[in-house]
Amino acid sequence: MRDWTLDEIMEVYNMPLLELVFQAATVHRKHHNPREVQISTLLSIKTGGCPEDCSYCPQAARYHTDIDKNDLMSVEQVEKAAIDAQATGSSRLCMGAAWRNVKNDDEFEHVLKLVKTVNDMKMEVCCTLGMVTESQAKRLAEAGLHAYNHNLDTSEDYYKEIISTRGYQDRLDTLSNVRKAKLTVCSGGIVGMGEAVEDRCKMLKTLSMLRPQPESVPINALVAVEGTPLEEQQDVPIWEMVRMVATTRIVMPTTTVRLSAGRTSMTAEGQALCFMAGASSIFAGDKLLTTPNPDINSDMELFDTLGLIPRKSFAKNEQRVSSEVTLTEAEKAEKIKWSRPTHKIEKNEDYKKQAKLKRKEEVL
Ligand code: SAM
Ligand code: DTB
Ligand code: SF4
Repeated sequence: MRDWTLDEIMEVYNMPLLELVFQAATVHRKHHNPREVQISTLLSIKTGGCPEDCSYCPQAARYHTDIDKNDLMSVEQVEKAAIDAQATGSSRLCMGAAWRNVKNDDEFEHVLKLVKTVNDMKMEVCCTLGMVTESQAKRLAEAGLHAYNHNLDTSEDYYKEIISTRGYQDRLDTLSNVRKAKLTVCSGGIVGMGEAVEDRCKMLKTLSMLRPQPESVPINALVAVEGTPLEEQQDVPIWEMVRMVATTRIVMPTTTVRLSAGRTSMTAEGQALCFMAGASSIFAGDKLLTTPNPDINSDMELFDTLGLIPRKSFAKNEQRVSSEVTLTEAEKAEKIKWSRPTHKIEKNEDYKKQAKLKRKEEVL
């Protein structure tokens, strides 16, 4: 595992685009089955009312966004969501809570029950609950948690522009606690918050210097939500997403690079380039935590068109060994099992329009 300097990462990021995609695709093929894409489903188990001030986040209590706030979900609600997620080919359920940090209280005991329930269903369980201590991370691991998501979001310098209620070191400490509990680490960031290319590369340097490197790195395109301080941000150009995915792939060759939020604004061709450049995971299902995501039918069509197949749960603990790219009989069967629900959802633009309307109505 080599140590990348910032200059080297910037050089990679700024390479002529097609050369960059080619190099990233070459690294990808060396370490991963390029036809396999891991599918995760997000579930917001506690929505809204968060005390933090993350400028991008519709769940921060201080911003006026149109989200349906919810208390912690019941075991039954989570079980049903996990069954639905499994039926659409997801190998992982990622449960998110709008918390600053985990507290040693009844709600945490309940989350441990939720983790156990999903783990018993033979799905990989991921949680993103804010900051955790080492002992809390260990309890989550004992309950059957597989991965913990906690994003660095951006560079240490730019982080201060985006969040004031906690520091970059707090984020790194949580990642270290997650590691000590022997959980797999999922940590990435957001592109399109007004940061410079240098900030993106600095974040990748910090992530790539972690030992071991994170098992998964989500690359989110900002979903600019009405009512948040970043509501006016333009969608990030797809070429920048491709560059970010490719650079992540090159500096962290074995990690699962997740093409995360923002796919409703991306074309099929744009996403195809991201897969070519080394993206090996997506969030599927018509909702992320609070914002829309492409519906499963269009994702299935995209997978069919591109010849991609969903990865099974616990397949190689996020790391792959073989570079065989032809479909095995088991993979063919798996592909057929991936069902196609029929409902579709509105795109993010509609969501934003609805939010605006509702806010206007409230003012009147
Ligand atoms: N409260 C926990 C925390 O902050 O770690 C967990 C939930 S938080 C919503 C998880 C991550 O979602 C954030 O770190 C951020 O990277 C991503 N996220 C939140 N809002 C987003 C948005 N509008 N666009 C893109 N990514 C977003
Ligand atoms: C991550 O990096 N992206 C996901 C997951 N980890 C938790 C969350 C995206 C949230 C997008 C905004 C929303 O739906 O609220
Ligand atoms: Fe809270 Fe997490 Fe949203 Fe920040 S990103 S406001 S911590 S829910």
